[in-house]
Amino acid sequence: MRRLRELMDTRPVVRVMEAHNGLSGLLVETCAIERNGRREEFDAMWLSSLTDSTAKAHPDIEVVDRTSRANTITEIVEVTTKPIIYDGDTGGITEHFTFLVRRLERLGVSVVIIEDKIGLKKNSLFGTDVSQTQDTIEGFCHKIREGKKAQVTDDFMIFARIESLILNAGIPDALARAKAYIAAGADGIMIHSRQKNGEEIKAFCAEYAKLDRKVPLVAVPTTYNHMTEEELGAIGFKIVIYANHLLRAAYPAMERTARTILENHRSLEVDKECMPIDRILTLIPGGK
Ligand code: SPV
Ligand code: MG
Repeated sequence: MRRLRELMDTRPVVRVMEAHNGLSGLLVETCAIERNGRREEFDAMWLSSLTDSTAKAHPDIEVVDRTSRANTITEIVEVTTKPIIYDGDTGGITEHFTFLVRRLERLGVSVVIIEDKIGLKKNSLFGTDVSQTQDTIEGFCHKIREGKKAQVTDDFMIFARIESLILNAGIPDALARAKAYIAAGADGIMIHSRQKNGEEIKAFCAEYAKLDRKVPLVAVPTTYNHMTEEELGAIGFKIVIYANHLLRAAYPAMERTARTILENHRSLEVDKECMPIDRILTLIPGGK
């Protein structure tokens, strides 16, 4: 749990990849490359509501219940060691959020990020194409305060996710919320945007930098994906989350394979696309 704080203190940018089951968690745990004599790997895992729900063929509307999402965490922590950042959606109503905090602490999660929306939550990347309602500043501050009171360890963190840019409420609203959420005890701020060119996020960061009281900033560069970790770090981000990429990569590969077998009435043609049987048998340690 504490490792994430250490990484935030020592890394210029903490690099986080989504995981939605034990196998994807194991990949985030072990995947590494060597570049200029240096090892590069992911620092932590994002337990995305989008990929956890999609992997269960459910929409990302908080319909996958907490016990089921907790089972995903358990599945992952049994085979990994890296810190977990949990996508807590809206956190639910405040009275329920306090129980979620305790459960996540017990499971060894480092951070829960909750977003400032109420009612039926839809995925943020829909933006204003669907109806979504932002919580009041007072309402969300109350949730943060109660969550902070509920935690039993000093290591657990609650980050507040601001949806103002997603909902076209503007940068001044986002900043007012950042100030209020920090005052209410948020340990970090996630500012979300679905704009492609990244200008909105840069403008927010320039204003955020002027605040007297700041906490670490989190980016989810799914749409403004031309920006590198270095560029995001330079404008003030401490954590960069690749929120959905492993599942988005896996599904088209599975679909291609299924279609090719349907077309050929055999699997010979897909063999070169699939990992060798030897490899899948030994991919998970302890099977032999
Ligand atoms: C998720 O990964 O579930 C997120 C990030 O909440 S986003 O899908 O961009 O809203
Ligand atoms: Mg989510």
